[in-house]
Amino acid sequence: MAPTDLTALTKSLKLMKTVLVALFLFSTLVWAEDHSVQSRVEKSRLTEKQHFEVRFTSHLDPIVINTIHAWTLHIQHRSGEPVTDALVRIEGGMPEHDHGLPTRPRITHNLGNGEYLLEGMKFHMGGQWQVTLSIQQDKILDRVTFDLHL
Ligand SMILES: [Cu+2]
Repeated sequence: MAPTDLTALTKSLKLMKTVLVALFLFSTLVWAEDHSVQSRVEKSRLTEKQHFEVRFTSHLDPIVINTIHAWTLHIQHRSGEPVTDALVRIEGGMPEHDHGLPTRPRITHNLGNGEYLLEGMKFHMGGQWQVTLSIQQDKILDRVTFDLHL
């Protein structure tokens, strides 16, 4: 092999290594971002009877224990049309510990466009939590449960 070939080969190997390292770092970053986002923004979830699609955004990011915070809920019909006149009741707790939420969170503002401000959220210990939203609109009553691991 001529020395120039060897130099070229070394160069391309170096380049390949750089590309691989960059790809690895990038995928790690994407993975980490994906997972951190999951804790505060739930992807749309269908209610049990499939009337509504619901997602929430926690104003506390990430959600930590013993801190009162708010969520914004987004409720829409399956057609994508926002549900602007829903009544929402919130229940939650730790199924493994058989206790509820330490506070009584409730919707304090209808923000319009299918968005609702939910205030008074608080989780007082680490572990598996469930938050159930009962949504009533007109004569439709449906519910959805979100699982959170804190
Ligand atoms: Cu508990």
